[in-house]
Amino acid sequence: MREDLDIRPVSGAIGAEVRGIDLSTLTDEQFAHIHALLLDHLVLFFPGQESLTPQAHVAFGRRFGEVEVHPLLPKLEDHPEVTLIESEKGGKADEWHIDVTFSPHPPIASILHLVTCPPAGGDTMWSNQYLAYETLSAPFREMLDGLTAVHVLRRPEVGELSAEHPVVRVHPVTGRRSLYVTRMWTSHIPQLSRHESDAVLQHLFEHSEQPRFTCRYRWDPHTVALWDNRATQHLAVNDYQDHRLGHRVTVLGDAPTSDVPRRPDYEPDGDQRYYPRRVNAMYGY
Ligand SMILES: O=C(O)CCC(=O)C(=O)O
Repeated sequence: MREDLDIRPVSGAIGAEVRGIDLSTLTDEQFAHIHALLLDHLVLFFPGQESLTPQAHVAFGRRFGEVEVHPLLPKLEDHPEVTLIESEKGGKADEWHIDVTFSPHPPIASILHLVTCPPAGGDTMWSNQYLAYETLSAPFREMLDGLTAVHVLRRPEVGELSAEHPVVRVHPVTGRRSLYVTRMWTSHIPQLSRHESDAVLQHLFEHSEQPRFTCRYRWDPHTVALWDNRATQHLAVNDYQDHRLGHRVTVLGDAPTSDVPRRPDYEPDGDQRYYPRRVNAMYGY
């Protein structure tokens, strides 16, 4: 029931903690309420979800859509849809990122159940990419609205995976525009010269990661975070040595869209073209 939920924003920009709900026994009405809260707050935290088994976790994800089997990261035995985010096995995603933007259909949402966390440290930060877009100047927004960016993952196991998406995407449910480039995966803007692309992306990365757009969440074991991957970025703070383990279920999405004319066929001439692509980080998030 709506009136049983205790909802507390965790910062002025993004995120709310939700108490009084058991994610393993959700009714349709409760799910609809959570979905509406997610669109408003972009990341929700649900403490005290000890009863969320891997099956219940996957079932919660399936309420939003088809769930992903991640191309790279380790999985829970018997539950390939549950990705393991484990500190000792490369699971320290300490660079700002949007999940899996190197795919043509990046996830719409991720659900992270923190099973074990260090006694101190290991917080996660999220940044509101609607605000990042809306706080740019109008002429700069107008230029970005017409551009695309290439997102690349290079790993020996999979070779190169890449996708091209609008620099500014329109959220399919809210209709709001958000900045959609990310330090971990975005390689270049093909319509700009190499120097322009590097300078614009560097500015956008720094702009979108500003503390004023973010929240920072201190975990307790069995807290679950649910975020909208279409309008946020996140980063796991790497300031701890102890064991940290999370189970993540990720919900697949559509191709990001933009409602303004793009310039897919325009490329700078010859030497002005972007070459070579920036080599990005090693993670598969
Ligand atoms: O470990 C965390 O807190 C965040 C993990 C992460 O970046 C991800 O699941 O994409």
